[in-house]
Amino acid sequence: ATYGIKRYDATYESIYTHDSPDWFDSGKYGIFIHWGPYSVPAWGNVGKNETYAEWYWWNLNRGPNTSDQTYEYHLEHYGPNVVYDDFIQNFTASAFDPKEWVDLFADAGANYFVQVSKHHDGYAIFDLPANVTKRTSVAQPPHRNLLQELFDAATKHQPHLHRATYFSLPEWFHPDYLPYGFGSWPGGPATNPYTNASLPYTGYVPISNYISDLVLPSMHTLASMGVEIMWCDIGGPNLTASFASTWYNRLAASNKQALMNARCGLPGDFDTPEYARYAGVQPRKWESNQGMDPYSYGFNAATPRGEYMNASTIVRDLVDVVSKNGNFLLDVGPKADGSILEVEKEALRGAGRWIRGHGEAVFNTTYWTVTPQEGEFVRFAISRDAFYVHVLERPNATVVLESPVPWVVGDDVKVVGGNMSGEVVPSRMENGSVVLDISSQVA
Ligand code: FUL
Repeated sequence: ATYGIKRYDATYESIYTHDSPDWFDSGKYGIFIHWGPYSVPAWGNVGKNETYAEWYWWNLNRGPNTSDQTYEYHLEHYGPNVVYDDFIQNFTASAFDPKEWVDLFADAGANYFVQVSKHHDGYAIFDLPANVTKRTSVAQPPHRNLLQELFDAATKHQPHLHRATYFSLPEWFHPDYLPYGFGSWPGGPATNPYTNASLPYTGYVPISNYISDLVLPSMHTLASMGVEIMWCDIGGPNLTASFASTWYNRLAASNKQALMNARCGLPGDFDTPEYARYAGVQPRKWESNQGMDPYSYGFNAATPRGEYMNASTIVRDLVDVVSKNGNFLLDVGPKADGSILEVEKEALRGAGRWIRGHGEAVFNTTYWTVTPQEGEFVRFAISRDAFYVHVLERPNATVVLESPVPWVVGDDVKVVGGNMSGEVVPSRMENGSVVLDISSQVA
């Protein structure tokens, strides 16, 4: 008999029964990184019209339209002869310090990171065989295996900081993606949107089947680099059941486990809503992902720094999401040179001080089935031996819990974290509500 980790077949049904490793649900908090040639123009409109800056190339090719100004912006800043692939030359990574990145993620209190390994523009930041693609950061500037450098730097934080990659199955303008089409775009070679001239495409090599000759080998390459979450995007035609069974079984042989999101063309292990807030618990495991920018994952240089998330908004969102069975995947958009904005670093470190200091009430917890009746003011979490009350706004001398909470006369209530950690909070039942007397903590 085989004991230990389950084995899988290359079928939808088998992969559907996959068990996620515990670290994902207990780890709660990850850092997402969108960094590629789109970090060079770093633009996606401003204010309420903001679009994802990593969509620059797509938006540029839409031409003039009423909802998006990328076409006009590009013309004004670069002129009609600069095309998207020219940005590859300026994707320098000259200030990329992978050790600083992983130390920042650890300081932030994160337990994993998800690095974009290839976005819809098809530019991969890892090495792939020349017969798969030459549209990589190894074959093209800056001629470095950036993903490998980051993964190597992260080994110092193992096993706490799990390594994962985002991977877009489609590539907007890959000539061999044409049969599948990307959304409403016809796919295939795009032209210069100003001159209609066909473009000299950078790094695409002819392949006979996009899925078996490009997607599958890319996913296997990422797996061989030690990826622990295959965080796909878009789904569509895929060989994911074949990939996942091979990958999971190979890991199981050495007693390891990995997981996949719901965008690899199969239901996967967890859902991935973008910039999502829910009113209550989502029964299926989910992970809310969003940028620290109000509406972009890739760096948008036009966003005023004051619009970025700060330490408090990060903590609030994390606690809210965790209380509803979610994980929080918070995105940073580094500049083309690989530096991370001060405003992002500061917010991550500030939130990290709180998160690490109050980890007991966040990590290894699960949700309380009752939606708090106190509104935005209170969130709950439970662990094997405690019930946690997160008070998200500065309260008066008492906190009145109208929600049904598992408190009985004689139960101890204590402060978690901070310099009053362990202090007893007097508690009583009054008119059917639990009342916490926090006057000595707010004094
Ligand atoms: C989406 C992509 O189109 C966005 O650019 C971003 O990567 C987000 C996380 O997933 O589907």
